[in-house]
Amino acid sequence: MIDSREYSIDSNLIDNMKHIISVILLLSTLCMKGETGYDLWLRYPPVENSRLLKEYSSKNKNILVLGDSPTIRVASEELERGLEGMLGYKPETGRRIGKGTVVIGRHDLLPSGCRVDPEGLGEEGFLIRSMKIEGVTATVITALTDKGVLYGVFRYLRLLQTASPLADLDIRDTPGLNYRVLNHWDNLNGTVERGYAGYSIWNWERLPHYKEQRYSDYARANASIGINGLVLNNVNAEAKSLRHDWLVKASGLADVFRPYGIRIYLTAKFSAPKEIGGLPTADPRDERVRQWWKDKAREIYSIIPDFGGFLVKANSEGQPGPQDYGCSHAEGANMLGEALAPYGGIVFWRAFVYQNERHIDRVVTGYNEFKPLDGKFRENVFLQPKNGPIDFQPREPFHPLFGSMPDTPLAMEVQITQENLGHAGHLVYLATMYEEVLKSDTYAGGSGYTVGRILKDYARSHHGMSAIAGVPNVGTDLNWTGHLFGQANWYAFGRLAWNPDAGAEEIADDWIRMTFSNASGVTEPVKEMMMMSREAYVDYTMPVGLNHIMNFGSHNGPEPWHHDPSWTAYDYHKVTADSIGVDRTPKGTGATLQYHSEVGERFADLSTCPDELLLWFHRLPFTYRMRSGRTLWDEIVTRYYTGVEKVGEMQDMWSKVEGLIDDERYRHVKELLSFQKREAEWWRDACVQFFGSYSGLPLPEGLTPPPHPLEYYKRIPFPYDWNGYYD
Ligand code: GCW
Repeated sequence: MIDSREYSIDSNLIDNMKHIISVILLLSTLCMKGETGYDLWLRYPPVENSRLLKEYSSKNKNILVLGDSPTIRVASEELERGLEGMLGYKPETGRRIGKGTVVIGRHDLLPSGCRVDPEGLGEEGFLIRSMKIEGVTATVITALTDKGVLYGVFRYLRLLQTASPLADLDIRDTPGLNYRVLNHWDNLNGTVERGYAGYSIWNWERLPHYKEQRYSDYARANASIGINGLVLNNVNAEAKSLRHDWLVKASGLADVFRPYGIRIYLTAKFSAPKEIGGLPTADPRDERVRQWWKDKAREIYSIIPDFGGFLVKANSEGQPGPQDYGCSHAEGANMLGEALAPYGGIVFWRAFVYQNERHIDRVVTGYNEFKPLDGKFRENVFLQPKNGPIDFQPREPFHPLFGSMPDTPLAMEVQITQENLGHAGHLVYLATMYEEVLKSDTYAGGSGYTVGRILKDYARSHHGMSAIAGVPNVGTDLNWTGHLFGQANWYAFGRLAWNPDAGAEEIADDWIRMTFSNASGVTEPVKEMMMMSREAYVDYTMPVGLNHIMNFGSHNGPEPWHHDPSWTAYDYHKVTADSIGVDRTPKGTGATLQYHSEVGERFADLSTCPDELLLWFHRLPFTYRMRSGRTLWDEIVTRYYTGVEKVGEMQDMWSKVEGLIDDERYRHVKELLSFQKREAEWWRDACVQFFGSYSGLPLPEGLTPPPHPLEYYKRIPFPYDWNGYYD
């Protein structure tokens, strides 16, 4: 029999304990300070694991800083800031090496007894090594240059941020690509083309004199992931950015970024000699025009001595260019290259060219334009195609120029801003997309010639000219990127630029640890959510190789019915009552012929073309039988539905971190995920109704039909767009 007194005592005890536990949980949640996200992945919160804290404290007692350049100063400040935040004390800055000293400085300044082999580190590589020096164990972070030291410091801090051991360190790292550049699409009036996180972070009114704190924080964040160049303004350029007064303003930013190893670049509007130079022409064959650019380059370098160079969009979407004068892209690019050459400047000439009139297949235009120009560019000119041949769609095959231009160094341009991937409202981890293109095999020299390898190899064949560019997603929003997870895309871009062979998953893991927590209760669900997010987006918007069916202006929301005299969504999906997709095989537009045969034939052959790109390369009847056994129609519809379901799964995964991270960031993401779910349903329902109005086929069994007729979806207004593309 149960003694009732004992029972009641036990139950009180349990109640009391429950109470105590809930108070502890509440207190710990309250202690978890709300965060805005401004600190990005450089938060440096206290190390909670006592074993690690002990280890880290014993290895970071004091710092020995060698050298005294602005770069070394920012490196040592960062180290102090990071260690103080994570270890709870400010390590002393000493003059000697003792037990637990961290030595930072250039290789040639290291004390004797501290010999390392710097061979092959180049301009930007670094070494981090645990060493016995004068009988004590210290950690040495060194490089051939101060910039290398700075990168080494950030890498060292990352070890602590990600709860990695510090014993027996022996890390040697160099970047895979030499030019790792962000291409801001910021307009001089403060708006940002295709930016969704507020306005431009450049405050031109107050430049050059007033330098906002935000600039140095931006520099720190970029240096921490190895970014070494920033193009300040939009490729849809304004000539005035090259006017003297604007150059002086830009020099204020160059001063902020210089210590962080970041050069600044500007876009160059091809018509500038006319618009601001008073010349009657911008013809590259005209001696006055050539001289104008040379004089302009001299002027720029007198104001910004380490100016990086120009980024140019020419003869594309209405921008002026050399073709206005009957000259080729190479002639235009070379004129600018010649002007910059005496100062070591670089030209990034974009290969994103198509005019606004309709043509047979936009996919083939870039290759057709530039392939014949291979080898015709000056040695300081990069040609810069986008990752795919259309325009930053959720999924594209790699651009056929990669692997086809052995004699012209190519820089690949990707978007970090989510122009066609849900703007700043959808959680889409883009690193899986970057990885997909970098690891695509071009077969340029047989198997294994991936896009990443092609990009890297230019450094050897073209005196160090290897590059990647990303169109950033930052703006004046307090958390920089609008959606907190937009930060992951910026971070991942930098990491892949540094090492194009890195994996999206390991990068996500680091980012989560640095941004949220090292607890596996956080890292595991968040990583899973990130890794599935891009495929979910593809599924609920443009599955099975569909593309460019988003709203015509804002590029957000479904508009597969769009009809316009210049461009229509029909050009991209070509839906009719019985078929859908574009035939880009040799029987169609021939786009597959632009790839090396191993690749092109795989795409052209239905039995080998990946499902993910099926309707990109093929036009097929809705009754076509897929590998899954479903008909094409059923496959399309099923993907739309599973895409939405995946967002539901992402919501579940995110709910697991409630209470394990601060409430402020938790709620921000939770609310955006609900928003994303609603938009995913909108996409699904609108597209299923639209394509169904052609196919006339029923939904696969078990799926609930969209609640409204097609007309209802056609009337839904598209969301307000910052850029004024839709309001
Ligand atoms: O995708 C298009 C965008 C334009 C952009 C252009 C480009 C800068 O819609 O906004 O203009 O690409 O990359 O040049």
